[in-house]
Amino acid sequence: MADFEDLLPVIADKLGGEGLIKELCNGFQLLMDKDMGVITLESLRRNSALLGLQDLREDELVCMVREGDLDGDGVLNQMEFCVLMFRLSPDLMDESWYWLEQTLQLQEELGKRP
Ligand SMILES: [Ca+2]
Repeated sequence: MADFEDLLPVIADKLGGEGLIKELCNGFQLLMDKDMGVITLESLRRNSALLGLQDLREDELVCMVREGDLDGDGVLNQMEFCVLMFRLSPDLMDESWYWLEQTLQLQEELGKRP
């Protein structure tokens, strides 16, 4: 799984941390099988290029689904996908929490204004 670890910071750099969590959800939408509403190995293979992941090998895709599948049904739902993305990049998780906090604080401050 080591190959994935550098991936999210790259995406985060492109997006800015602020949009990252939203983008994770968007990423799920892009990668999922539209009919099933979950990410399957097939949908991952078909759609990974949309996220710039076209360089991932077949065994890496298989590994990704296997690692992320928490309930053992062989596919990734949205929660499993987000958990997987965060697990793959602990550093990013810290950063995302930072951004999340910043965003929440900002909203709070804006809310206080008359
Ligand atoms: Ca699952």
